[in-house]
Amino acid sequence: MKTEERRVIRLSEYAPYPFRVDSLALAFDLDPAKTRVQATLRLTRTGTAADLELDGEDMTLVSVALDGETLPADRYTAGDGKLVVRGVPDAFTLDVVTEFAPAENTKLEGLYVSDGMFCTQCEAQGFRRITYFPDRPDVMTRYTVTLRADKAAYPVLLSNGNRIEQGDLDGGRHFAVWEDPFNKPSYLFALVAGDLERVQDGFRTRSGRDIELNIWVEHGNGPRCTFAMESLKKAMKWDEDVYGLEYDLDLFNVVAVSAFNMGAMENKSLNIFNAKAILADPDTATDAEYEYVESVVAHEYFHNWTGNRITCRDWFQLSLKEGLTVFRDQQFSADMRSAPVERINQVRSLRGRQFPEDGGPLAHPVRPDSYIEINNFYTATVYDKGAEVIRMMHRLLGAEAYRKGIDLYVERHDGTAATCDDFAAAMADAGGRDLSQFKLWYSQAGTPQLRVTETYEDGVYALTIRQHTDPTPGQPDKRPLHIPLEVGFLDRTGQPLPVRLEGEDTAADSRVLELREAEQTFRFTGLAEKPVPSLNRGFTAPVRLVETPHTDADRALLMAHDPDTFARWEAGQQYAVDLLLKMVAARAAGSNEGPDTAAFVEALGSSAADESLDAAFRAQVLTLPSDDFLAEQMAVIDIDGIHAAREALRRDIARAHGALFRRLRDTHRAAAGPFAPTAEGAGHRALANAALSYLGLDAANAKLALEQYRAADNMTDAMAALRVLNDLDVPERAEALDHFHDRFKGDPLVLDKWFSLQAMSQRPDTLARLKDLMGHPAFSMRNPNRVRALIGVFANANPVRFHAEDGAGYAFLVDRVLELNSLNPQIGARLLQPMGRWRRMEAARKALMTRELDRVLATPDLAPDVYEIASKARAE
Ligand code: B3K
Ligand code: ZN
Repeated sequence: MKTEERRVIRLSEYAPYPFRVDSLALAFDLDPAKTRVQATLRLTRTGTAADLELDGEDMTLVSVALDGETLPADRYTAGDGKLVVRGVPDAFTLDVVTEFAPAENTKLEGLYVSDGMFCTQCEAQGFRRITYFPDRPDVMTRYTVTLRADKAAYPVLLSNGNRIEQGDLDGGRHFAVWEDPFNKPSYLFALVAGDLERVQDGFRTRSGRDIELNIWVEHGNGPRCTFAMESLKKAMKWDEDVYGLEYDLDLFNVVAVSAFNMGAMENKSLNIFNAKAILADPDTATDAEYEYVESVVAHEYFHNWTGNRITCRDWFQLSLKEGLTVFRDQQFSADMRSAPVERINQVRSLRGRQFPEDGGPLAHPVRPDSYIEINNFYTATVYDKGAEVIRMMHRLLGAEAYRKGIDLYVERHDGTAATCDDFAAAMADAGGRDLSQFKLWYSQAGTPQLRVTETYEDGVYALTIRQHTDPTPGQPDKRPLHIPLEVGFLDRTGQPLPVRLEGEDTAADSRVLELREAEQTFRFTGLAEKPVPSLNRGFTAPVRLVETPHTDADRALLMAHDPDTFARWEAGQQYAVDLLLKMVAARAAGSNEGPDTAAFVEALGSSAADESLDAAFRAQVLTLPSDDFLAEQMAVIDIDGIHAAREALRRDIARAHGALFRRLRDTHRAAAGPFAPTAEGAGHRALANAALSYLGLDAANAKLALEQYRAADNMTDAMAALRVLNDLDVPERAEALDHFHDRFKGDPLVLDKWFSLQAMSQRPDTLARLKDLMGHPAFSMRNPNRVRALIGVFANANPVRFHAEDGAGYAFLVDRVLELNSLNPQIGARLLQPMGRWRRMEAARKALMTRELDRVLATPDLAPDVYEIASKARAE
């Protein structure tokens, strides 16, 4: 099929639904092979439509009754994703009975079975796989849900809101009735039925209400929920303290499931989580995973206000809830942990995932204006760039006015479905600021590039800043954005200099410049010498500084002295990028004369050795920019060259600082002490393990890594040791990996790490090994965590092997995508994304990659998810 034949949904075509749903009663007879759902909708006409149209997919329609009368077949049509009931009255009741088999639902959308339990995933459009309904977020109603199931197999029956009734039925079955007092859109509906262990706790709100908190997991996993429960309570308290938002029901349930398409889902009062985002204990979770659990638990909880109480009018507004909620979870993590280190991690991920998306064929605005499959738009752009947009507003308004803006937003829109414009209007009104140009960040795709030049004459220092955004698909011409850019000045000895704009009386240590034009000059006075500028401190704007006046010496100075911790890290990264790109160019030219790395290596060592700095920060300094980020800077990506240069620089660093790294590893391992999942302990482990990763470049240190693996009292240290061994050709590698497998073969989440390690390995036999691993008894294409662990990691975190010259990596990936096309197209479409990078590859890889994309497009019966990504990725 061609694009034109696929249904493209457009923002410009938004129209309100012509009926109001006054209430919805759902009754489920749960059975894995044949579940029956009776839906009773009370409807009132609010528009002019004569017919009623409801969404529905992949179900058997058993019956339709209007005001109690079963409708004859000529009054309605069911097919093509819709049920149309002709000539309905102004107000009426509709009863719809549907049937389907949850056990056969491999898409994991709607109602499905995971490890013997029933669960649901309705965002974005899964509810239409349960019953016929206006499955769009602006149709909100009150739900009453009756669940009936076998009591022995499914003793726990949960849905949204409060349980108002329960009891036994004939034939060993039982029932529960749940009522949600809040209006909600269908995507927030959820049910769970299973045999689960409950971890119970409570939270007293600031107004003195006691909330019952439950986390439900597979039997035996209770002890692994302690950290998630603590995180939930911290998040509840934080949202009261910082946003003034209190939980609104008496009960909050969280359920962990093993087969889940993403991290977690914020269903009203019944959050459903991928087990990976809940379970954590020292033996099985790394520090990064603990932090992930903390932030996902908080994120889903925060959605209760930003997403559920105020939801999205249509799916184009997805960032209204996601960008805002990501920003909120980032603020939360910054308050729980080290703020600069959190910011560094966010920027790394923005550069690693969002910038490539924004610069490639799948680029789209934070508020997209069209889609074929909405599931393809749960992207780094909507989430992470969306969060940057909120962060910039926070910056432009200041914390106080931002909070007033939030209050106003809640006051205006609570209980309704809103738009990104509504949010910006509340911010503009509360802050007394004109955000009309700023709002271009919502509609214009692409990462702005800034070019900064300087002059210094007669005591006046001037910065000229040009902004430019490259064309993106469908947007050939870009306008200048309103960009907040924080700058500060240092003198040659590293002391701060005052920042005073010409014509102003006040000087400050730093200043947020507001760019609005394609080119602007800012003049500063009161400087007795030309300062070294520190630009985009704290990463105030998600832009690329493609030209700055910095010399290597300036970068070394900023690394050592910038009072903004983030900017110190950033100076080191920019310095490394410059050097690495020169190394790649030298290698490509066949020259043995690369740039001189000594000064950089020296500066890096000084930061790493500086005991006055946070250990977690020093670990970040030691981590060079990723292969992907370097690739972003090249017109034609030199996969092998980048990798070789990065490895060579790592070796230079390791050679120069061997003694330092041995000392850092020993002292910070000791400083970490017995394992506790604290930010401080994690910082010590991160620094010790960063040092180990340099030591491990020398195969002679394989023994050291193996010792660490054996002695580790926690998964962080064990994994750090395994990562070192993983790339080495030493007997210790197999010894450790086999031991790991035997120890954890009964634990699916840990086994995923074992799969991932092998998918990440730089060894030449990696792809062959992956093909073997697909036959491993624990591997299944039906479990998204396993698919991501093996195939996702290979395609996204192993550039050298994935982009192997013979194209075998591409063919392997596309074979898996085609399998997933029918099994779970949402996951298949995700996996396909790295193939969009072909444009910037050299001719041979270009040909191999486009051939594979053509193979996808030539496949009959492509799911819309896969079709949309393949066709956009392939477009010339
Ligand atoms: N809102 C969900 C994501 C749903 C994805 C649907 N394909 C999780 C979150 O962002 O909190
Ligand atoms: Zn979210």
